[in-house]
Amino acid sequence: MKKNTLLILSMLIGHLLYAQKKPNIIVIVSDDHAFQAISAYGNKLVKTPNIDRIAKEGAVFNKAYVTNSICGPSRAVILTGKYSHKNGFKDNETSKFDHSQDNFAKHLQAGGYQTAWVGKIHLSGKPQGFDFYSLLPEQGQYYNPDFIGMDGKVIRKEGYVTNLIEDASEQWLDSRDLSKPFCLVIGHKATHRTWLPDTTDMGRYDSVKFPLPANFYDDYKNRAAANVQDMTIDKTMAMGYDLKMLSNVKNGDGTVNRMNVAQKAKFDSYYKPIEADLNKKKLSGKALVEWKYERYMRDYMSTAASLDRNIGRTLAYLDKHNLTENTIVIYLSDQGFYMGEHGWFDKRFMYEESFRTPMVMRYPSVIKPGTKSNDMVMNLDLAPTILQAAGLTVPADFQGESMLPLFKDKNAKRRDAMFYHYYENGEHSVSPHFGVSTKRYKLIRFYKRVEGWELYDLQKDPSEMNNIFGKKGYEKITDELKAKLNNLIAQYQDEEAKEILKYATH
Ligand code: SGN
Ligand code: CA
Repeated sequence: MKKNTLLILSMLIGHLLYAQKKPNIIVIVSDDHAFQAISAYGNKLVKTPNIDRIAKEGAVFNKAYVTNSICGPSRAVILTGKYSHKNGFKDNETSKFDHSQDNFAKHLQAGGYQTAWVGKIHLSGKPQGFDFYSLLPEQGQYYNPDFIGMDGKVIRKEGYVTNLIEDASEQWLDSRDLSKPFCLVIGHKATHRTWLPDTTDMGRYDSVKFPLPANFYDDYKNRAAANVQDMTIDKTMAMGYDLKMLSNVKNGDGTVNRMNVAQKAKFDSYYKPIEADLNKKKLSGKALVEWKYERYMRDYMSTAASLDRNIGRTLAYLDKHNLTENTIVIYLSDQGFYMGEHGWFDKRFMYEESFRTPMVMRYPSVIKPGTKSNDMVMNLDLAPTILQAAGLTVPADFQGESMLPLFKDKNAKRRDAMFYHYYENGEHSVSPHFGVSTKRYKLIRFYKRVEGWELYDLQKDPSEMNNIFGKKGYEKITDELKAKLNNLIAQYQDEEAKEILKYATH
């Protein structure tokens, strides 16, 4: 009897200890990786088995969005759990991130976690809240990239960036204090422009013919901001810089110039015959644009192959070290990207392809394998999700909502509309704008470069080709959306948007 009681007691204590064991957290943030380029999101022409594995063993978010579709600002939102106007980092071109402000890593550290960020962060200065970091300066380079360490020293590492970031991540995991839970952010450069694949992946998609999106030849009718952008595959995408047809590019290209002899030889042996063939064809007009599109897709998907493979290495590391059960893995991009929709590459717009981001999450004790979520979640929600998972208090001024209740209660109350605000008014000429989106409708206010409203019915017009603002029959929904927009602006305290709306009469 006594023996049995002891046994039961020790089992109970063991169970309690296990239940209280804080989960480890790995957040993998890629750059410009479109959901349209992921097999878990339905693309049958590409293979992303490791991102798919996270989705299969956890959840895929079909309605994950960002608050400001651009690199540094998105990472600032992920870190702080606050909109750009609150964390101060509104755009890549003029903002400076204040690292002394609150962020989720500082709370984890104080709560007994070991924390690290490896790879791209795109917020210059010294990150705070991390026990370790090794970062790409700014955009970083694909080949033989520089890394900045905590001592501020820059070292150049030989190899391909996506592999090197995974190597450094695993080195940190190997050297960590095993008695503490950890949180590691792996920030990838891939699949950012100029979509330069690892030498082993060059040509990986050459047998695939990617079909043109139905709205590739968009005429931008009734959409003034779409009409003035500078991000078309036709006009903006460069034959040399972007598509690596380098014979006529003086002094070569910055990224390619970093390659060592063996890498450059492989690069030349792949791209030079393509250029020779192109020169023979003498393409022009539609034939040339479509050739550019095809090259873009092949380079982009080949660059993503290394990204997915290295995500697989992270998962294999967790398996090998018996960490899979108690580690949350979240994969997302800093925003979405255009894969030829509207004739574009790049992002920035509140239209679906760039507003939305791929996001998958595995958390074995909480998320049922194969979960498909259609709830509207945002990059803003990551910080509160992470803190809640770690059993820590979410500060009242964090503006996101933890995603964990979604997995525990189907009827958990969730936002019914999302607020978006994009500020940058430079490269690619996308007009600043903000707006509100529900699952069915989207209302956007453009300002500065272009003034005006746009309204879309996402059910009838998922490609957002038909701006119905001001059209008969939409008065009621427009009023409702304007009210929602005003409410969200008040809730998130976006004074600038509030001010703009005062004068937004047409
Ligand atoms: C660079 C790119 C742009 C891209 C921005 C922002 N030009 O400036 O095409 O939109 O980054 O991207 S490049 O010539 O330098 O490649 S972000 O991912 O950092 O937001
Ligand atoms: Ca980006």
